[in-house]
Amino acid sequence: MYVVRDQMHDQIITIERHIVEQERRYPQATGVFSNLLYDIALAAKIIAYETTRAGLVEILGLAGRINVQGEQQMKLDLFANETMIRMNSYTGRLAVMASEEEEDIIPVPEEYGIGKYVLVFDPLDGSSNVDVNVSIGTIFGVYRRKSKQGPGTLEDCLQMGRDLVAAGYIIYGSSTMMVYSTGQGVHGFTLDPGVGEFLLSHPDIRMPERSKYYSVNQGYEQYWSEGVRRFTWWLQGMDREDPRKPLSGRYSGSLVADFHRNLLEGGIYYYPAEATKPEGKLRLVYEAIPLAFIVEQAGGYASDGQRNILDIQPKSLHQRIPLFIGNLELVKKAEEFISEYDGQ
Ligand code: AHM
Ligand code: MG
Repeated sequence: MYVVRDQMHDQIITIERHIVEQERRYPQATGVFSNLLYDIALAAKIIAYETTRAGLVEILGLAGRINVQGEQQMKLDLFANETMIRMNSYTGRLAVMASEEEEDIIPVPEEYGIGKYVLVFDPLDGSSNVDVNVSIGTIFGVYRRKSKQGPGTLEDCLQMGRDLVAAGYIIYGSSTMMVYSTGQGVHGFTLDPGVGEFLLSHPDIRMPERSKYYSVNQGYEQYWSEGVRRFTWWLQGMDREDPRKPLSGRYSGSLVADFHRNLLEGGIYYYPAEATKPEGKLRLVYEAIPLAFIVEQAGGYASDGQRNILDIQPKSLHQRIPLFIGNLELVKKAEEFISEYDGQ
């Protein structure tokens, strides 16, 4: 495992230490926000522990109920959802939460105190991959509450990406990693399962300028617009006016895994609007906005094909949106094709 050491003192940097050091830059900080990030990291460790045992316990299989998106929900989704809620409900740090797996906002019990932050999350993204041992993830975003007092409200959860104070994801893959940003760059930590700590392994992640991959579900090409189809040909080097070296295709069916690969290696992930899904598939609040924040911090860009995702005001909790995310040049190119061929 590659662990970054502080050369002067030869120290290993844990996520706790990193969060505290980031907080020191704000003399007025009270520590509440740092503790909220620890709470999320702890929830991530618990989910990681269960996901890596998924083949061993009877947790596999369908839980037999349908989630609010109308999709079958797997047991591990429920476990991840409940873990995120339980680890964050009683801390007094949050005013309200919202989860991709819950129809309504999740209030925090008032007797434990109402805090000033808001947490939105997709507890287990890519869960169709659980049974086949492909990487899955958790995505989260943190806002300051907008409402002045009392329990947090729906409006607190429907904020624009520009208002995020932190966002991140956890990927449960060949190792577990937590990647987060508080608006001061993007930092990645690898979980050492032996000591149970996230250790800084990828400081200050920047997207490479040269891209290697494109990630899209090409099986749905027949449902794409002309612009999206032509953009894909361009990525494949088949545009006669602008022939280029083709990118390699990589698509796992796990947004977090595909996003993470492209963040480190350079590339673009897209889930466009389709004839059968004109709104796209991904959720603005839980998936598109937090990852848009991360990608921008790493020098990339996220768009719905026309607009910066971070400038879109969510209207409802489970709103879907087309998503193009990754290398700045590639996402801008997607916007150009869409504007030229789809008349948007
Ligand atoms: P989920 O949150 O229900 O897991 O859905 C989101 C997932 C993404 O991780 C992934 O990129 C996409 O849906 C895959 O969808 P499809 O199978 O249509 O390609
Ligand atoms: Mg998801």
